[in-house]
Amino acid sequence: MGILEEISSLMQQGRAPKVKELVQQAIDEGVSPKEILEKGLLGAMSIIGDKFKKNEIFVPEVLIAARAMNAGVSILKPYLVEAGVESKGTAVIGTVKGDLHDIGKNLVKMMLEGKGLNVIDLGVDVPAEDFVKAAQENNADIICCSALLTTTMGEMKNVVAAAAAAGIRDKVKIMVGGAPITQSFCDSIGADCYSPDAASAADAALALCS
Ligand code: B1M
Repeated sequence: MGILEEISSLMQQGRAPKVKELVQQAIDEGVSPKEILEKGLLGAMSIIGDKFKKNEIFVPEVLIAARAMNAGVSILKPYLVEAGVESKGTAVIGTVKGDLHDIGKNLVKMMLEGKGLNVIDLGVDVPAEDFVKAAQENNADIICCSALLTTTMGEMKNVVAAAAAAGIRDKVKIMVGGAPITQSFCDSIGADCYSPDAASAADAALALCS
């Protein structure tokens, strides 16, 4: 097995320290940072995403694999910047105002990062204006809003309105998700995209960026 296949396999098993070690070894052996990212780490995250979508693995396995990916990325980051590997787009993500649930939002964030997007995480309980401000400051392609409570899902409409009021509605796509969110809710508030799970959210975000 080549070193890239080994990195991918270890990442899928969630073995963070080993992933870190092998990523460094690959760099020392002269493998390009872009190849390590795309064939090793992102390839593994794509397999994880597919398995998660098919219910072959569940939240804990995804979180563990994502932690291993982050460990690998932490070694790669300075080399990637040096090599000029461009991010595939920028997303601002957060759980809407009044809502403190962040497990799903964190999964979506990890999947987006796994697709090569630059993600600005605003955390939980994020007011509509903060989503818009962060999108403006970071020239974001997408605003990603998560909500788990029926009482907070209405906040997403405020995000759409705040983006329009700030004059950036034609420049930024708005993606919504979370357990109570549906396609018809997305349509009713004028958001651009609804995704039912983290893996589809990452696919949709990449499509929206390109
Ligand atoms: Co809360 N909670 N909770 N809770 N909690 C729910 C959501 C609830 C359904 C439980 C229930 O009553 N059966 C219920 C909501 C009912 C409703 O609104 N109709 C509820 C309630 C009522 C509350 C409190 C009000 C309870 C109280 O205090 N009385 C309170 C509210 C606090 C607040 O937010 N202001 C509260 C608090 C909490 C905890 C803090 C204890 C904890 C959150 C911990 C944390 O997140 N750090 C918690 C938890 C864990 C849950 C349950 C059990 C699990 C939620 C979860 O993390 N699921 C939940 C019941 C349930 O769902 N079975 C419940 C796993 C996660 C991976 O799924 O977030 O859906 P999910 O994300 C998925 C998709 O939805 C999607 O991708 C993810 C992965 O595939 N997705 C997106 C998510 N965001 C997306 C964004 C996208 C695209 C896809 O694009 C941008």
